[in-house]
Amino acid sequence: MKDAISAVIDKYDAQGKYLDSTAVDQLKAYFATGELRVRAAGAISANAQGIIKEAAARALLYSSLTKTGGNMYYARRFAACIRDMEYFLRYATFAMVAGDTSLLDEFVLSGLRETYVSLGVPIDATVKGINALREVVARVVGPEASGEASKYFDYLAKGLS
Ligand code: CYC
Repeated sequence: MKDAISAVIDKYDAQGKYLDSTAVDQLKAYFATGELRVRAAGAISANAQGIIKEAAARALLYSSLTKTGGNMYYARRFAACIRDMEYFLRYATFAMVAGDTSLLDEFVLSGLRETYVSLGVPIDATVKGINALREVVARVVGPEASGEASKYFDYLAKGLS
């Protein structure tokens, strides 16, 4: 797992180079948004249950998914789906704090698409769920931080598609 700092250092170390202006700009951007990202992570954590509930209601409930034969039917699958939404929210928040997407590849996306396909979990509906999380989170963290937070939900959605 990398964060914005170790990503820059690893890259320059591998090339045996000192930090140049590109590296310095990347580090500056990380520190400049630091407080914003940490505050946003606090707001997400404090509202996590409400965020999951609202995103699920917007994107997943009252659809064919929750009816007989749907992939969220019945309690076991419903619970697995809500748990997956929690994973997406929690890991997107971690990645936002780290300022780097590598932990999403490592802990969430690796093998996930294959697992979903083999279990018949619909990818398009999952992407809708992730997009709904992004929208609800944007409101919870406010307009200033929403761009920072959105990146990581977009990365998850793209990685699954
Ligand atoms: C299942 N979701 C799973 C499984 C994994 C994950 C590994 C198979 C094993 C299990 O049932 O627990 C996901 N596990 C993860 C992730 C991590 C992990 C992301 C990283 C931390 O360790 N079904 C829908 C909705 C969607 C959904 C669209 C919710 C958004 O219709 C999810 N995931 C879903 C369901 C299952 C599942 C229903 C159970 C499928 C089954 O067993 O038939």
